[in-house]
Amino acid sequence: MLTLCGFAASNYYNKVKLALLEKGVAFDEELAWVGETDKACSPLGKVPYLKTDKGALSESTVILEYIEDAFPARPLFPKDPFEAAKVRELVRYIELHLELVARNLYPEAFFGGKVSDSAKEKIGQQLEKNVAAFTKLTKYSPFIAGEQFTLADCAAAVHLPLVASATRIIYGRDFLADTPARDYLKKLGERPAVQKVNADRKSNTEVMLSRSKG
Ligand SMILES: N[C@@H](CCC(=O)N[C@@H](CS)C(=O)NCC(=O)O)C(=O)O
Repeated sequence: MLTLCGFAASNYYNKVKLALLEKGVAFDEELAWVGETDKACSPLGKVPYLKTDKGALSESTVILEYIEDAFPARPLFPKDPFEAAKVRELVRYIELHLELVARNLYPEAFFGGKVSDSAKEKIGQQLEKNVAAFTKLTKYSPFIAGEQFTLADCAAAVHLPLVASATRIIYGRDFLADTPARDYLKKLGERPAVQKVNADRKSNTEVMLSRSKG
C-alpha cells in the first residue's frame, strides 16, 4: 500500500496525488505539515514523500517516475521513447524554469511578505524569457504534450495556475495570458481527478492559513 505524505495545499504534493488518481492506483494520505515531516522519509523535510512497502521516497518527480514504473497500467508516458522524453522535458521546464523562478515571488504574492523591487525586476525578466521558451515546447492538442494525458499535464495542472496568479499579483499581468494555458487549464479542470485535487487543496489551504494566523 502507498501512503502519500504532506498537505493538499502543496502543489508538489498535488502533482503526485493527481497522477495516482488518474492512474487509479490506491493510496492513503497522511497529513504532514512543513516542520512536522518524518526526516527519515524526506531528509530535507520537504513534502511530498511517499511511503511504500519497500521504504520511503522523496522528491515529487522521482516519486512520479516510481509510480509509473511500479504501476504500468494507465500509463502517463507515451510508449515511444522520444515522445516520453519530450514529456520529461516539459515537466523539467515547468518545475525548474517556471515554478522555481516564480516561487521567489510567493512570499509577497501569497504570504504577506515583501520581495525587493530589484529582485522583482530580475525574476520578471527571467520568467518572461522562460515562459517564451516553455511555450515553444507546448502543444495543447488537447494536452500539453499532445494527444495523450501525461505526467506533463499533472505538472502543468498544479504549477501553471501559481505562475499565472503570482505574476498577475506582482506585475499586474499574467505572464501566461498570451498562451493557451488558461483555456487548457479550464478544460483540465473538468477531469474528476483534477476536481478532487482542487477541492482538497481549497479546504487544506484554509486550514494552513488559519494555522499560520493562530
Ligand atoms: N523538489 C521538491 C520540492 C518540494 C517542496 O519544495 N515542497 C514544499 C511544499 S510546497 C516544501 O516542502 N517546503 C518546505 C521546505 O522546502 O523546507 C519536490 O519536487 O518534491
